[in-house]
Amino acid sequence: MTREDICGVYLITESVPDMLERVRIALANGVKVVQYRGKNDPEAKRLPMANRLRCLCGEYGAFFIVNDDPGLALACRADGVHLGQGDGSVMQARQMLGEAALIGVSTHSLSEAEQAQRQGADYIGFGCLFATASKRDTVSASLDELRLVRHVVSLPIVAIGGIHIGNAALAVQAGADAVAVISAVMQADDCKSTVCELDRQCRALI
Ligand code: 3NM
Repeated sequence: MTREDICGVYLITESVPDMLERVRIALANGVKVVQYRGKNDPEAKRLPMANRLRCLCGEYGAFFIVNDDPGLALACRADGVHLGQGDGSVMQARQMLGEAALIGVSTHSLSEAEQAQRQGADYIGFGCLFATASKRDTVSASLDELRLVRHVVSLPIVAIGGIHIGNAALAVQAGADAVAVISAVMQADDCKSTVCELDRQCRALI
């Protein structure tokens, strides 16, 4: 896998009871990147869960990324870490995790995207594109802004925020290389067909 493999469906976890099973189904149906976002997990459960997810991703040759926490990423030997705007610098994370680590940064505007690129991020998250119930205090971003970012930033762009099978194509048409989803997959009635349809839409357009 190379950095260019950050494309298609980028799955972010949520603490649902059958989360591991959903991740396995997603991996078996084309997901190439999984991010562990264990916001509500008790501290003692975070490393064991990260280890299980890392092994699962390894079975399918997918990238495993930890949200927000370079220390946890190091402890579970993740492929990388995803940083929010307030989660410390790309440089610090790189020093901790090494040159080969994949470091992603959440961005919500052209200037944040340009800054993340200057700071040496490997990819950017860009959103919040659509309404979401998965995160509070989001900063909205439009598809037009995404188009602008696509013209200026050469890094892989992972669109995020309220993406589902009804709007994923809009994000890809606007320049995203990948679509990040939580609820679309973590709460899907039919996890497999949702992943397949998202993957199909991404591949048809990228
Ligand atoms: N970050 P769903 S929006 C984790 O805008 C996250 O940076 C966002 O969840 C940002 O796919 C978001 O269920 C939630 O909408 C995405």
